[in-house]
Amino acid sequence: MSTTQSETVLAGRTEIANAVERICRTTPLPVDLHTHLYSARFGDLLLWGFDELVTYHYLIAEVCRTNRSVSPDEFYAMSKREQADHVWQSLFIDESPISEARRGVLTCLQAYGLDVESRDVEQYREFFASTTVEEHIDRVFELANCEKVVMTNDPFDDQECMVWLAQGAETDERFLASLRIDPLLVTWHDAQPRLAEWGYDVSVDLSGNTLAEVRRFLMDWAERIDPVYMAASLGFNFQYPDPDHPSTAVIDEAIVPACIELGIPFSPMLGVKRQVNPTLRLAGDAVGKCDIGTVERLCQHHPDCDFLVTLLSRENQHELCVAARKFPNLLPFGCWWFLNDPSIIDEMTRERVELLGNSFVAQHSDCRVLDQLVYKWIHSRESLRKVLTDKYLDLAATGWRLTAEQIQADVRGLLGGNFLDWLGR
Ligand code: RAT
Ligand code: ZN
Repeated sequence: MSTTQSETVLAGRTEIANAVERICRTTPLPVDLHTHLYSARFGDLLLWGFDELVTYHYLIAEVCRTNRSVSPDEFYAMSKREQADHVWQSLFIDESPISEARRGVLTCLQAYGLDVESRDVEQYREFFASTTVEEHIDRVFELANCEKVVMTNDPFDDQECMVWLAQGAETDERFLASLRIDPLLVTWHDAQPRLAEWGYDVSVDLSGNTLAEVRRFLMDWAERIDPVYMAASLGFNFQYPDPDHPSTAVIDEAIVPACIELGIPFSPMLGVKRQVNPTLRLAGDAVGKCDIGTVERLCQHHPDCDFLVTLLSRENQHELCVAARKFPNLLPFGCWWFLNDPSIIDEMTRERVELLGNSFVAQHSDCRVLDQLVYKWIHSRESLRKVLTDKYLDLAATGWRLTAEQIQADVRGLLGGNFLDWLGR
């Protein structure tokens, strides 16, 4: 039923459900808030292709428990291609690829029009070998219906630094930068000598000019890369404030003032339990429940700074929603890492809609491999569809008039538009 030319009123359960489905599937993703992707100019820092897809660290954790005949050390000693063959055989052929990370690989192959039924790995490899990285970036962004992604840019990574120093700001508009600064907060003892080596007047005990100099370091990098936020992944036991730890002064006197001056949020990502099994390397981190008081106190002590927060533990999600109700400078985002599974996305998204309405960002992909942008968003859009269908049907049952245009605006916000609006971009 159409009322005006610009408004499509939806009536009846089927019409509403169909409209929500179409809107969730077709609304362009304004921005994927957190990825580990890079633009083409970063060369081999951008991972893509079949072998990278099946050796994703989520799958390495699965293969090491499914096929115990190969130890983690033996696995890591293999070439990338051997690792991929081993994962494919163990996780896709020897048993059904029913886990979320495995299903994701198949969703990608299917989206590329490859024959999933054939299980023909060489055909899959040929597909990637016959394309260029530039073509493939275009293809992936189109299939994911994605406009922009935020990279994770680490000034402490020498390979990445060389690109920024030699080539300056990013020129591919699809790739936004974020300034990732874990070492300043987690391993200050290691970060301090590096800052000193780069010409900043910093001492390990934070005396003298140190905090002003850390701030200068942040401002220099912000000028270089134009980040949309600063971020750090912090342990489940991270505390703020913690007078005995350098991180509190670094946040209060360097990170927060720099973010305020730049007009960008700070994004603490809390809940990692690092290296519970070091033999698994990148796949060896786990999860712990963090103290929500840390998030509350950050927001309370710094009302002029915006905080973009994702927490890794399922047990923290409800209290994060409650905290966001208290602090307008807190924007929850995404279902991070071990939470990026349909059953948990469903639960978290319902909880967030019920407590926060539309004022959060439902998902980010955390892609490490370009191709994952395709599957993670196909799967997440479907999860969002299920939740929103129920929510809009409940709304319609009150007699509220629903329009396709309003639902589309809501979905755009939940897919990342809320962050851009928050930033004023
Ligand atoms: O999700 C992941 O791939 C993790 O390994 C981490 O990258 C995490 O998301 C992070 O950004 O630290
Ligand atoms: Zn990440």
